Amino acid sequence: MSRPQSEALFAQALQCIPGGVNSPVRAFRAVGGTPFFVERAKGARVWDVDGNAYVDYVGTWGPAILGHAPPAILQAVCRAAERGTSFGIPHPAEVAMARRVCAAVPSVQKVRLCNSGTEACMAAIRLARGFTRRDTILKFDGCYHGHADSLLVKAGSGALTLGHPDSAGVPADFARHTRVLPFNDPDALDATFAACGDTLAAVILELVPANAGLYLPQPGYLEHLRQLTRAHGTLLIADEVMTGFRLGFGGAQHRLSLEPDLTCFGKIIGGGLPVGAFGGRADIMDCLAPLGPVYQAGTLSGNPLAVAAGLATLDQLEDGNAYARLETLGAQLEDGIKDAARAAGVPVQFQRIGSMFCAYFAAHPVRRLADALTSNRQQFAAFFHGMLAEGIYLAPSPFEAGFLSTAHTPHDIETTIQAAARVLKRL
Ligand code: KE4
Repeated sequence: MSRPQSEALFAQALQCIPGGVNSPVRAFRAVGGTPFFVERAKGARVWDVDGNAYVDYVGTWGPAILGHAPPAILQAVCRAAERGTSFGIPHPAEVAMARRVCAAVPSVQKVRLCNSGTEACMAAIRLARGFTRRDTILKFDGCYHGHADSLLVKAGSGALTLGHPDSAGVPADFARHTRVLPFNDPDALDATFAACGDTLAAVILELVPANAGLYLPQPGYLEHLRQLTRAHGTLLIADEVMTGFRLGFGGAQHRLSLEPDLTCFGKIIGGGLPVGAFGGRADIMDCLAPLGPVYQAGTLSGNPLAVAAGLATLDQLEDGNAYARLETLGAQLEDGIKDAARAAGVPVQFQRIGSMFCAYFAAHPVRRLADALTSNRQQFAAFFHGMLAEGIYLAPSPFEAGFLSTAHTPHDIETTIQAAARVLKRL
């Protein structure tokens, strides 16, 4: 599969954009080679500028749960644009979005819209620190909560992919207020809370960590964490930027029966346009300006186009049929890839929850970052490029998750499985 136009564009991009990309994980640095440039996307497919088509399992890193450019979203965005692209003035649709989020997620009594998952997590941390008057936060290695300074400590996603989980440019004074533990380690939780629980403003986590591949909380782990945070007056912040409205209309917290104090959202609630949101207990949220002393703001927060795209997306998801379809497609993909790996004699841990998945080239289940780091990255890279040559686009890093959409069909999945069988045999 030749990509001369993409190669030429990447050479141009390198002249004027650092690394040729506007977000590091797009640069194919974890898998080698150069990224293709997309011409257009529709449904479950993207087409590159050289005319090659790919079944897309990245879905713009999560927002495209309905596939690319669904008619309902295009229509909603065009209608909204005709009334104005940005106001900086309260408007009805942002109230509608806030009400939808509060109705869908019972732990969210009030919510504020912003422009990215990074902003949402950064603001939630500041709010937790302001509310508790404590400075220290706890996160888990491999979890990624955007690129705010205090959260770029042993972070996942692109930071991990590029080997900078502790980014340069973050003053030691900031990082020292961020404690980091391994996920799925209840003893480490007990020790940390015994030692400094009463100094912790918040624990922030992905309830299903999906920025070091994808692994699941072990039975009882989240409940144990919730008990410890309640006992020590520490707020629990669920980062559902990726899982919100992805793992069900109530997100991972509904699926896993957990009630956090604050929740961060992004991706799906913007239908592919720039969005973020954070919400939770009203007594905490009311500490935000203009009511309270914690400042947070944004020119484009509640942008009418992003809100229109988000509302149109939630309209399509609310009846629940979408999640049933996604579960069926996910199970088909999981069974097929596992069968193909077994037939090829290649050790693969295919890990999935709903429409989110990843394939670790490892002989044992992955339950935390340390396990993920032992997976075979060379095999992953070869698999990635083999699948790309077969017209299947997977996340270009072993430390990312894949996403299904309602636009994928059982035939797409079967095509993917057959391609995987051929590629795995050649590894
Ligand atoms: P954004 O600032 O990229 O909108 O959201 C940051 C963020 C926060 N929390 C979680 C759980 C996230 O997964 C993300 C962003 N996800 C990555 C993909 N793993 C975005 C892709 C990228 O950085 O280009």
